[in-house]
Amino acid sequence: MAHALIVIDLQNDFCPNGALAVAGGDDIVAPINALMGQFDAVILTQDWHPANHASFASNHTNAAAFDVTQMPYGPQVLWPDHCVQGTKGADFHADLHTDRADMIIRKGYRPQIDSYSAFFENDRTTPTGLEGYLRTRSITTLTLVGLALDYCVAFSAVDAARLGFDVRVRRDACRMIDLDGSMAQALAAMTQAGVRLEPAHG
Ligand code: VGL
Ligand code: ZN
Repeated sequence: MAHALIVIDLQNDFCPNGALAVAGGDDIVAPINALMGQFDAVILTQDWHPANHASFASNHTNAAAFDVTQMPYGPQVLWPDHCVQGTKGADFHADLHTDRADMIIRKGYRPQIDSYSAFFENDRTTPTGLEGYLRTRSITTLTLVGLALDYCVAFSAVDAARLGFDVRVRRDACRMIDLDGSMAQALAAMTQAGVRLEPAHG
């Protein structure tokens, strides 16, 4: 019975001055570093898109960033180009203690499908392989932190709970994008899936 810390997408493009900046994204780096020593395993996720990724508004005609489009797998927000493989924006925040990570899992590398969740791509069925990694290491409990609370953190938390993991989200160590009710929807989905939000009130 091991407990892992999963740090979601703490990358330059989601921090202030990044291509898809999340307000206060860099405020959580030091608190997350401080948490790492309390867990049996530390896992980092890395959003890792090719330049021709279908989630980028720039790859669609007559589309603007934050529009919603219909993909074969359902609705998809179109984002500004971000976390392009091999760019500075895709690197982890320079102060994040990446040396402490046992495992780094990349996602969103297939041109035609986005992957918010660390477990399944946005068709909700193509696995990333993280579940197998956790199970073979006897990890049963997960604490999630990182960016963004209303997208990649929430999708990862819901999928993990559905897979039967005991899932907690430290929302003081997360920051949100906050598009049109995205936070309310994410909180409802996490609560319904049985994710424990910590601190309970906040
Ligand atoms: C994310 C939008 C697009 C995230 C990633 O990490 O929450 N959001 N790609
Ligand atoms: Zn992305």
